[in-house]
Amino acid sequence: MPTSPFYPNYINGAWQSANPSETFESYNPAQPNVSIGTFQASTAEAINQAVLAAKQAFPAWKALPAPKRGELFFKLAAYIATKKEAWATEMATEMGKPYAEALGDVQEAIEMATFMGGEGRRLHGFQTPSEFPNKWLMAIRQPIGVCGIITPWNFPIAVPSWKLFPAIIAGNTVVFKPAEQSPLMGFRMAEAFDAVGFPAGVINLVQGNEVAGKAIVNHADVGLISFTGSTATGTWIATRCAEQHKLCALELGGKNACIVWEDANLDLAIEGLLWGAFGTAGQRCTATSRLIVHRSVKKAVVEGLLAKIPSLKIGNPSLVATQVGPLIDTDAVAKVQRMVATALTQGATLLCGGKRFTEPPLHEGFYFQPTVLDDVVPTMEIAQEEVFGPVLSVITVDSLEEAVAIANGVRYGLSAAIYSQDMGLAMGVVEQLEAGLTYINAPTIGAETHVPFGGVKQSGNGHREASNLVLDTYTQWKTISIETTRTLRKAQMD
Ligand code: UN1
Repeated sequence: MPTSPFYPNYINGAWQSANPSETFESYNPAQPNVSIGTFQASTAEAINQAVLAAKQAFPAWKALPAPKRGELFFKLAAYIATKKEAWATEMATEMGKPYAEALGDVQEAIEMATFMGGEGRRLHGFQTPSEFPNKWLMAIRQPIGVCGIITPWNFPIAVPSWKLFPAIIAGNTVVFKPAEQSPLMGFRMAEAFDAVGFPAGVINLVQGNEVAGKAIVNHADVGLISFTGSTATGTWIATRCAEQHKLCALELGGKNACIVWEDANLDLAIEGLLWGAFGTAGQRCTATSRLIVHRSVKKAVVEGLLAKIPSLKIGNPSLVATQVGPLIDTDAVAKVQRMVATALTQGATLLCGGKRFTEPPLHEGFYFQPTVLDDVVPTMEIAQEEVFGPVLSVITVDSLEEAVAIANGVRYGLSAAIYSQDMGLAMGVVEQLEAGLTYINAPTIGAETHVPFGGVKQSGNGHREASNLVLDTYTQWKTISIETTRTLRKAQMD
């Protein structure tokens, strides 16, 4: 019998009563015997109810003028600001992100709510001259209808805010399924919408695993799926959406490289590598997982990293000073362990880490040692596939051409960085990098909400989140032609 509190689904503005035969629990990855809460494992029936509520709420929500919708977002931003510390505390215990980082995760949602509130007054279309006098041509944005929003656990407030807020400001209604590893954060998000008075049915929260996710993707009344997660799941979603002629926006994996050039400020590069590779215990799609370093500075960079890693504060994510928390679950530990083992059999050299912590006090949680692998070559699995853990692979190069070719020689293209004091050289490299996000003299993580976020190649399907361009995902253009002359005039012919 679950002993932790039950947090219900939220459908059509009402908190649903529990169906006790279909529940699951969320656990603290730092203390896996501690349950955070009990949640509904939503079935296809619950998804049907949520989609119906969203469908019925859509016409009135679409009809509410966007500046009025925006006013609710300013209230939402203010509400979330009052919850910042409380949510960060819960986030640290539910998914293991250190408290200081968790504050940043919530801050991202506050910024996104303010930003999208403003977009309520700027859902611009455009007007353009016609071929004919006294004919008017314009194009306006229209919402899609019901959007299915499926989000990951690693940014359990920020990433939902990147999807829910633009979808809803644009006039869509949503069915929101947070990851089953961070359902409490999803519950808090729905609670915020409820508290500030969004109308019933505009946002519907359904908890659960892939049963719920698949039911959303397969539902005929859902017009768009927005998903952040693994490339494998993204492939399945894209295929199903194609079969149903459903729109889909995907943010998927990364194999992000940081190039450290011979003229780099090495102290700055080392600091950036530590944060990029080991922040969030490497569990970011933007995490730095490859260090591509010029041979002349390799020894200095690697020695600098190895000197600093022992002083990283690894431990209880709820403590303000903690810098690295646990991985999310046993599967994550097993995957990282297996990928490190494979790298070693393929010829990589272990410089530090490589194992789960087995000594008290970290032995209980899913803590993995910050790991640096040397002698990595681009053909190894560790140089090609996403680890989603605190593992940095070192690849040594002699020329810029080689560095760029290796950086680009993976199926992913999310984030990339270069450290060099020569801005011309750095810009030349950035121009060639196959990545949606690029950084000069900064790590591969840390995107801001008002610039486009997303990747090329298999890191996504071409959509961008954040910035005002995110509205392209959640709206469709409608062209309006107005003939004012009471005559038939034929375009391309008269
Ligand atoms: C993710 O890793 O899933 O740029 C998103 C960053 C964060 C978002 C990462 N603002 O690292």
